[in-house]
Amino acid sequence: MGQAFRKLFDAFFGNSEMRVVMLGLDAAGKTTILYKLHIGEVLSTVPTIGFNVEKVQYKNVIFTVWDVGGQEKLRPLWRHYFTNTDGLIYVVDSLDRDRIGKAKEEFQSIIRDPFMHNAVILVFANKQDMRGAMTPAEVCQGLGLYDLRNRKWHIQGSSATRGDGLYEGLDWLSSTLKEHKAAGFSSIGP
Ligand SMILES: Nc1nc2c(ncn2[C@@H]2O[C@H](COP(=O)(O)OP(=O)(O)O)[C@@H](O)[C@H]2O)c(=O)[nH]1
Ligand SMILES: [Mg+2]
Repeated sequence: MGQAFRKLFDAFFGNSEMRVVMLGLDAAGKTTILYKLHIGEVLSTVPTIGFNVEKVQYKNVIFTVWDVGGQEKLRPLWRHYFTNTDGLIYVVDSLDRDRIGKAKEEFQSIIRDPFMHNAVILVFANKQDMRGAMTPAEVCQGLGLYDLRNRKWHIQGSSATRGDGLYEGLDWLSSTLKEHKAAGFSSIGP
């Protein structure tokens, strides 16, 4: 699978630098996805600012990952990581019906951040291998994705543990980012 991702990234992301941020509530499956990509060494740091940040770089594509939720006072510090974000990957635990409201709240506040205004949005409705999981359509509804205006977004059902859907989601992301960049969108914040 790593080979497939490397090919995909070579073909689409090309030589331009891309910054992709992957967020979601804890236990959504972000770390599992990051390792499943097998595109490079995952560097994990717990900076003094108090939240765990994972990072993997493949050529010019940098993925940065951390948990959102339950750390309101840290939110202003995220800006540092949001700057120049081209793509947002938001991962949802589709089994966690109790926290879909919380997932929505965090999602809506992230995408409204001025630094995120030009980011294209890929949502993984993860854990689709589990019985009782919300469908991608239900997750879409739950996050309020249908109401988004003037944003490029896509939802993809996935199973990070099996590796299902990850390639399809990233395929959409990379080709959309390519078009987006070609159309002259700048990822520089205000
Ligand atoms: N069944 C199932 N379990 C998953 C899936 N993705 C992640 N998990 C499990 O969910 C737990 C949390 O995953 P993790 O990647 O650590 O979540 P993170 O907090 O978002 O980084 C772990 O026990 C994973 O094995 C999935 O697609 N299906
Ligand atoms: Mg994690």
